[in-house]
Amino acid sequence: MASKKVVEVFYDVVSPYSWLGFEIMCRYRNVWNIELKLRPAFLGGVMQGSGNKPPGVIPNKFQYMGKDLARLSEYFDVPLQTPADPFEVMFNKGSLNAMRFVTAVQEREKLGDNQVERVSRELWRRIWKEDKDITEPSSLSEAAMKAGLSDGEIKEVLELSSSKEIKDKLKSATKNALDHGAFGFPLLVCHVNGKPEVFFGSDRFELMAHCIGEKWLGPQPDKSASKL
Ligand code: GSH
Repeated sequence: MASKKVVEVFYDVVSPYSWLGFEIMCRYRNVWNIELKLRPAFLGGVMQGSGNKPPGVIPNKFQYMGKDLARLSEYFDVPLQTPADPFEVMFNKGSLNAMRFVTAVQEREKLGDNQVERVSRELWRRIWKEDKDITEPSSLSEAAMKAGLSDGEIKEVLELSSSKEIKDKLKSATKNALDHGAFGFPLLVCHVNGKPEVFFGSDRFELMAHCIGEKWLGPQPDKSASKL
């Protein structure tokens, strides 16, 4: 069998399109011959570093996004629900603490990306399904508890997440995304024959599959594979 291609997914839990991209890649991790690398990063830093503006600040795009996300939620089978005040959630409260927390989980975790995956999902579920806070330590703890971390682990991760080491690690992941040309998330970087092929968004999977020599089987590959 050919060696696995590495696919990195840069994401931030403030970004609903990142949730879709993240879930699809988690579903395809064992369908395609790939090694998936989860790359938690900070979308605010990508916006600032690239000089871009979030699509939500343009009124017509904001309106469109609401409809688009409702349709995508059904199509991808990801339980996305726009919070009552998306502006407050995305732009005032933001995700810096949450992404530092996820980065600390990744730093602490020794065996694979399992905890990072579960903690990230729980944070998305809070903000993009339950309309709950993700900025307070108690909110982060609750998400981590649901993801299966012990009280001791949560305490350790909370402490670690305010350290310089973790702040720098998140900055460096964000810079890494910017170095790949990021202007938004999700950003998927496929390493093909030693060369990075970069895709923006959760709507480029067909093209990405073509590029890495795999087949796109729709948003639920297990279901469609069982129908073959
Ligand atoms: N068409 C993309 C998709 O379907 O995934 C849109 C993704 C998207 O809008 N991502 C937001 C972003 O960073 C964050 S949730 N946008 C930057 C831009 O559109 O320039």
